[in-house]
Amino acid sequence: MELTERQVEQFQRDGFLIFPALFSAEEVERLREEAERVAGLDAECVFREGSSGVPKTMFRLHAEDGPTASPAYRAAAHAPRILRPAQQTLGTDEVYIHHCKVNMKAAIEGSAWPWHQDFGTWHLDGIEEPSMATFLVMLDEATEMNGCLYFLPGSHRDGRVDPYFDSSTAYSLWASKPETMKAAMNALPEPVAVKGPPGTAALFHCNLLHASGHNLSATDRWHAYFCFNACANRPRDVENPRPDYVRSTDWRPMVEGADAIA
Ligand SMILES: O=C(O)CCC(=O)C(=O)O
Repeated sequence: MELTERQVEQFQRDGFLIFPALFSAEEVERLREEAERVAGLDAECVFREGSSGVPKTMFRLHAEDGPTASPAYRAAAHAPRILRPAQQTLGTDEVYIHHCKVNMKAAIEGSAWPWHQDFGTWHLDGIEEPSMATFLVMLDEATEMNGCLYFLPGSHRDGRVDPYFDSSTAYSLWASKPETMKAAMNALPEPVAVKGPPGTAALFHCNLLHASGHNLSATDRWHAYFCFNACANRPRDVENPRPDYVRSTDWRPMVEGADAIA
């Protein structure tokens, strides 16, 4: 899939694009089955939350090997409808995946992700330039009630703002400070709720401010994420690098695959 010039401009202006029905019901079903399998594993890169230990986030599904590797996620990552727009928005054909994950916000128990920029953390991984973008694929209908994502349009244009380390959730992350958020929200258009049926996708810039709330509904909200970086922007060496499942060291340029998720 090739983005139009208008879509590329829209990405540069707003920091995101939404793609209704990018994946079919059958493809989503396959990705869901695989997510369910991986969620049952006892692996270092499967994180859980709540008193019942429901899965929160799990990594490395796109990998070639390892317990969480899934051919369906690998195919999705290399599918032209995902890879090509990522290449276009990063302005290069040589891209790789910094990490791939499924965030499984379980009914009632699945908790919030505070406002943050992904590049808040990725810069600390040793990555210099915000030449990074993420594809989100909805594996369930995402609603405001079940904790859909919110994007703050245009917020990526102000660049990375120093984050603070938020360890209040089951998966700690570098989040945006309240004063940063209040200033950005007062200056920019209203946040956009990223809602849609399963198979809806979104591509967003690594400096775009985004967040999601607690799942207050009786149904799960699962999202798959493929985070792309330009190969030329691979991380420099840092002290105590994060594990490979979040900070990939496979910097080989990806090669487009078939457009089928089997
Ligand atoms: O899945 C979500 O609700 C938010 C995920 C997110 O923002 C992240 O993993 O960086």
